[in-house]
Amino acid sequence: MAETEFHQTQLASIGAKFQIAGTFERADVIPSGHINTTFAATYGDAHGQSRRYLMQSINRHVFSDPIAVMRNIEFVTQHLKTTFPDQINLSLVPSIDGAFWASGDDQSVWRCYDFIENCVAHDAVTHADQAYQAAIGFGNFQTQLSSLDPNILLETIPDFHHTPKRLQRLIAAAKADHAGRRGSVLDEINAITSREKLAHVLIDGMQNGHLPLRITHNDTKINNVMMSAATGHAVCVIDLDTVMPGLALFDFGDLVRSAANQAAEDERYLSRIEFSKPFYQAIHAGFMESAGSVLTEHEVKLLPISAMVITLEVAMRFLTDFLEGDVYFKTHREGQNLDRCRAQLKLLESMEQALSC
Ligand code: GN1
Ligand code: MG
Repeated sequence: MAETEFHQTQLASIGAKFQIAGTFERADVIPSGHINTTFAATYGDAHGQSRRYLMQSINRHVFSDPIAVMRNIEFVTQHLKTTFPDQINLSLVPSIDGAFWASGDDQSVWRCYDFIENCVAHDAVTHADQAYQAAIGFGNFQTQLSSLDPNILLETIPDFHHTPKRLQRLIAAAKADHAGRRGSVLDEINAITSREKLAHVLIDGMQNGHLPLRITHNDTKINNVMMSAATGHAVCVIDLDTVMPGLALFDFGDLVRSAANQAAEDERYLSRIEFSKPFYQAIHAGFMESAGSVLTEHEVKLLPISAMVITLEVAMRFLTDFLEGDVYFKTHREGQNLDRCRAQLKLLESMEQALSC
């Protein structure tokens, strides 16, 4: 069976497990994201009207307990829906059993959302205003969850932003050298290990109680916020897989990594990668405007360095995966994880020059 035909059959059968009115018409792959497999499924009703749903198969290799992931998402989406009913919120479609997920024949775990129409997600930023809007979106998300006890949520990937442990994992992967690639990345390993001190800044602040634990998104890439196609304004934060207890600085840092630079995350021409101070200032302004009222003085002080820590951490993760044989992040070409790592390191250097004072 051709792949597209297989997808139509598979998605029609998954869709039947959710409380969706109408008849399945077709499913289209949405190729973004490095972890899950995502489709837009279109259903038609008797009046000739179509409605779309977002269906995702949760990556079981990355999320060992997908039901815990869904419990976190259910909690957060319900809170946003009931507390902020006038905004557009991510909304889960219940399964026919009344849960918020359904399993496929192959033990896959699926969820279904109402599709957020008339919006776009940018993979890279072209104007400072997009960076500003993304910061408004993630900052509002942070503020709207700030009254909740973070311990309500489960830690679905332990030590997700524990940068020193990520560094130890990289060193172990280099030592084991399963894919036989260590010899080709000595410069990158050295660039990362020489920044060990930087890796400790956020986690030390969390462990010594100087930085408060909050409910955070933890994956605040620019393409995880939907913007209105008409106005460009931030509409809704998506991809809540990693919503967990964390630091506001994880979210600010990862947004700067992905939005204060116009190049792609895997850009091979390193001369095209440059940290943009104006985009950074737009992100800072947007985050302060939307989350400044809940941030502590110490958090605000560490905003610039958080961008460097998270960029270093993501460089480590891409390099670890390259050394382990590309088993975690989806790749579409040979060496893509190494290209991603090199791009992060170039961005980090450029950040260090612009932000260190
Ligand atoms: C992954 O799913 P996606 O593509 O939004 C990853 C993030 C990384 C990001 C790097 C669960 O996010 O942590 O920062 O790739 N998600 C997970 O692009 O590991
Ligand atoms: Mg994700």
